[in-house]
Amino acid sequence: MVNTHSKKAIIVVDVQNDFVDGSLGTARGVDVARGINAWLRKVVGVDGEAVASRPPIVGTLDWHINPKGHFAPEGEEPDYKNTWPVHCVADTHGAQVCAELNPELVDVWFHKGEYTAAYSGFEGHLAGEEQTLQQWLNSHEVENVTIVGIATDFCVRATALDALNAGFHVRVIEQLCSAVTEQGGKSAIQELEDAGAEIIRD
Ligand code: VGL
Repeated sequence: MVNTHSKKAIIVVDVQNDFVDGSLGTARGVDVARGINAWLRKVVGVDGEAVASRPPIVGTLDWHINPKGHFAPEGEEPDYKNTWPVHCVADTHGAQVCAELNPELVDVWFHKGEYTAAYSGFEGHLAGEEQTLQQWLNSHEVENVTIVGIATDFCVRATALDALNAGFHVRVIEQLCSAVTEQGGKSAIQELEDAGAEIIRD
């Protein structure tokens, strides 16, 4: 049984311009970014009203400097499974949090993928530091994570599977996730449910 007093955190995965309407834009990206923004505003208390107790909100950012074969070679078509168009290059517009999500709603950011493909937020570390997402969650005694973001079939999936493997209770809010392909998103949600994640479907 889930201990309702165990500590929660929210993980917001890769709500960045390139995944919303940039080089790797996803169909529901804008809606999902707006939906996450509205939900987080409620979690933190609208218009700065203090909320007595609320989960920490962590965000991950794909942050590529030279991720080698993760980007399709120039002149070649990406396969959209292992190779991708250039996206989320560190310190560019494409890597920034999209305008629909107020970045101040997020308490702490983790970067991933500087020199390699990194789908899972658990490959991330605090911007400019070595502390990993897992270390941060452990040091805040987090046991339950609720995961939302982009893309359902890649980074959300990988983050949720790593969270399950690390022993967290995992919830995924399907409507607040946007997929690269509709079918890929559906399969990922089913796979996560089969692996033990709780899927919030409405
Ligand atoms: C992602 C494809 C390539 C993601 C990252 O954030 O889901 N997808 N790199």
